[in-house]
Amino acid sequence: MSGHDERTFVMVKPDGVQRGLIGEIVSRFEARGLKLVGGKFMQIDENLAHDHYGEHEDKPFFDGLVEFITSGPVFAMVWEGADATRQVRAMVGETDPAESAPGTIRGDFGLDLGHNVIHASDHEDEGANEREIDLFFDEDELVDYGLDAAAWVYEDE
Ligand code: IDP
Ligand code: MG
Repeated sequence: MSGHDERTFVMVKPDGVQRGLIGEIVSRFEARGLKLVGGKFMQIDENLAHDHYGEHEDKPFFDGLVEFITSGPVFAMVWEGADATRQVRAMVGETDPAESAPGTIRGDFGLDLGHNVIHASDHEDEGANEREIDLFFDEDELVDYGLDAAAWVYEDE
C-alpha cells in the first residue's frame, strides 16, 4: 500500500442525525472506496465544541454554532484513502448548501447554511485532518486492518 492511507475526520452533525442521514452518508464514502477506520456516536460538550471550532471564535455565528453542534448527538468518523481529505471535501460540497452542487452531500440534503448536515476536515487547512482526528479519537479507537476491496479500488494496491 502506498499513498492510500491518508486519514480525514468527518462528522454527521445533529441535523443530519435527526434527519436519518447517517446511513446515506456512510454509504457514499463506502461506495467511493474509502475505508472506515473509526466511528463514534456521541454528544459534543461545550469544551470540545470550542476546541473544534476555535478558528471561528471571533465570528458572529460562533455562539449559535456551538449551541447547534452541542444540541444533539453527532456521528464522528475517520475515513482513510488516497487524497482522502480533499476527496471527502469535494463530496461534501460548499459550506452553504444553497451554493453546493447537486450530487454533493450538502447539495443533496441541505438548504440552510446553519444546518449543513456534515463536517469534514478542510484540505486547505494544513494538518486539520490530524488535529481533528486527535481531538475526537484516542489512538486505540482507530482500527488498522486490510480492506479487501482496496485491491479493486486501486490499480496499484
Ligand atoms: P466548513 O464546515 O465548510 O469547513 P467553515 O467556514 O469552517 O465551513 O464554518 C464551520 C461551520 O460554521 C459551517 O459548517 C457552518 O455550520 C457554520 N457557519 C459558517 N459560516 C456561517 C454563517 O455565516 N452563518 C451561520 N453558520 C455558519
Ligand atoms: Mg471548516
